[in-house]
Amino acid sequence: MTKMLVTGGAGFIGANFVHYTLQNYPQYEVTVIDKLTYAGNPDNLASVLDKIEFVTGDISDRELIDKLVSETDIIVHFAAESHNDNSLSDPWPFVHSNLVGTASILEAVRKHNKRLHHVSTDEVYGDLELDDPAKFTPETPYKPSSPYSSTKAGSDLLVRAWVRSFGIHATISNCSNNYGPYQHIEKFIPRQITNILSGTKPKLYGTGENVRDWIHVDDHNNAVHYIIEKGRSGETYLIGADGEENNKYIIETILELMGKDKTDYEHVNDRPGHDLRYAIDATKLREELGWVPKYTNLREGLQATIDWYTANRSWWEAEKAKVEAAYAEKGQ
Ligand code: NAD
Ligand code: TDX
Repeated sequence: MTKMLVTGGAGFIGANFVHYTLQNYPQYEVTVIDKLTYAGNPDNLASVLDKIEFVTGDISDRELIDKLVSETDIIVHFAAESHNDNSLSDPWPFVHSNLVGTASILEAVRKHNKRLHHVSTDEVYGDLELDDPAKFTPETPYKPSSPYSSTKAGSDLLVRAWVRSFGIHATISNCSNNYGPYQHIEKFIPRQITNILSGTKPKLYGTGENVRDWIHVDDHNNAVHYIIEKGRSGETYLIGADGEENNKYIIETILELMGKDKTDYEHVNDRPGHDLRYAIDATKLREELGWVPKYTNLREGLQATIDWYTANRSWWEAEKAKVEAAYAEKGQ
């Protein structure tokens, strides 16, 4: 058995990763460390708690991380503050978890000579014009826009520096926007689905022309496994499934799939510094590692996600009023 430490495993992508790993990669013995911030929910792992070890803790706790890293073979690092809007209200948790937390993991990885995979975002590259024929590649210069994306960019640079200066064995992935089960209802797609399920209107920032490159969370996690198994040390791989759509289209499609009038949504205040478009060129991942996405029909993926939030009201309902009150204060 190979021992795997998953940071942030009680969050959206990390929890899906733990489930996906237990189902498809039985050679791993999984330990999760998660601080259980507002975004971490132990219920996300309730069905597998007897199959994993769960540690509640902060990745910036160097003593704890040193111990956990010394006991594992590979670290898959998801833990981060992840929401752009929150980073505009209070950047400090982002500096703490994304920068200090990642440095703490890197030092333990260096000391104990372990394998690291660092999970990052396409937002480190800034944004593209709507008509730009180029997409993000591993060679695109970093130009992050928000406190969230700049702390993620900083964490990537820390990993690169530890590879170059200390020769640690690490890979990095930068993925586009994920959707699927267990995503916090502060995020775009689950917010709109749960608005409709609660009898309120979906909320579109600005004009809705902003484009995101959507990927199902299982495709992201499958790609992470390809990189763990076949990726070259020190390399960066971009993960994306050619799922570009603008926000207006996504809201209209969710309304249509839920049997509502496609125009029944509200325009709200735009996000300050709102990135216009993200788009991933995943050629390196596809050609070098042979990865292909399984979820290529966004409407079907959205329908499955709508079905999950409809069937799991108890998972999100208690949080809904609080999340919406915070948005309402900002006119969003
Ligand atoms: P999330 O906010 O749903 O989950 C983050 C998890 O990390 C939570 O369980 C939280 O409790 C935990 N955490 C936060 N700070 C911690 C700390 N200091 N110590 C220990 N645990 C801590 O985020 P997500 O959407 O699942 O994103 C996971 C990772 O994937 C992040 O690194 C994010 O940057 C990256 N990513 C996300 C997307 C996306 O579309 N959501 C796309 C590309 C990359
Ligand atoms: O209510 C909303 N209305 C709206 O129009 C919300 C919450 C968002 N939006 C817009 C803003 C973005 O253009 O929808 C788009 C997606 O918004 P988010 O879900 O907040 O995602 P984004 O800011 O694109 O970042 C996401 O993808 C990259 C994740 O949150 C990051 O963790 C990841 O790195």
